[in-house]
Amino acid sequence: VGLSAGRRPRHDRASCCHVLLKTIATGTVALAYASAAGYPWGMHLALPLSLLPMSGMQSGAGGAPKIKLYTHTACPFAQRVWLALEAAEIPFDKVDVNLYGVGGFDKARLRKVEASGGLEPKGYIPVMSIGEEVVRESSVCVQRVAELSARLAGAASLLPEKPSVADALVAACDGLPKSSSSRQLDVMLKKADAACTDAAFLAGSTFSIADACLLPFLQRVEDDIPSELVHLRAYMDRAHKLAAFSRTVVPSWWWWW
Ligand SMILES: N[C@@H](CCC(=O)N[C@@H](CS)C(=O)NCC(=O)O)C(=O)O
Repeated sequence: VGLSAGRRPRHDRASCCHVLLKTIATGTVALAYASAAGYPWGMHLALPLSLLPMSGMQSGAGGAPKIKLYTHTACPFAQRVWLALEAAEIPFDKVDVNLYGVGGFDKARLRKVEASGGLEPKGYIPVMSIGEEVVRESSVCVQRVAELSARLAGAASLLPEKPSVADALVAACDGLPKSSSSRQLDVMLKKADAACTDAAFLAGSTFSIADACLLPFLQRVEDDIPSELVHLRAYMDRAHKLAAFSRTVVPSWWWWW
């Protein structure tokens, strides 16, 4: 067997082991190496490696990591992650958190999950566990879903075609003041309108992290999107036709403040 890292094929046992360990530790799928060199033995190796769970991960069916989203359907931040998982078609379990009461899966239990992942417990949602790894902060969780979507067999990739456009939109959305109207919101709406002038989605021709992060916020101010932002209004009409998004739109929701 041989392995290729970048353009240089490796055949000796020590180099192969080094590449293999690096591949597993970083969660990179060996196919990347295999396709870079185009060697048939690389392709043989790609299958078993892509089925290997990342180090420390519990895996579910088909070698995919077991994912749990600690959430509340009304929360726009949690909706981002829910939407990302739906759009990426990655199987996951939802745990509804009793945020403002005691009993059931309440904040005390959420804090235990955070602590189990080595995080300082906060008791905020969303929190996502991927095997033993625990992640929080909605845009960080969405980014993590995107990384998984790019390497899990059968998942739809959420990596944006235009990463700088996606980063700017997500940063604008993360920076919104806790208010129903603001200069920052107006700027973000204009940016989103410009982004979908010549593209079906916010950062290219496919659904990406930008759509997952912005849609829950856009949905909440949809009726106030200025009529001159025709591209954004058309985008919202298209978005409501997406099964992944419509599954996450619930009758009663919270604002982001
Ligand atoms: N910056 C956080 C904000 C998350 C957030 O504000 N979550 C709210 C629910 S929408 C929460 O858990 N609040 C708990 C509380 O108010 O005690 C993120 O992006 O994940």
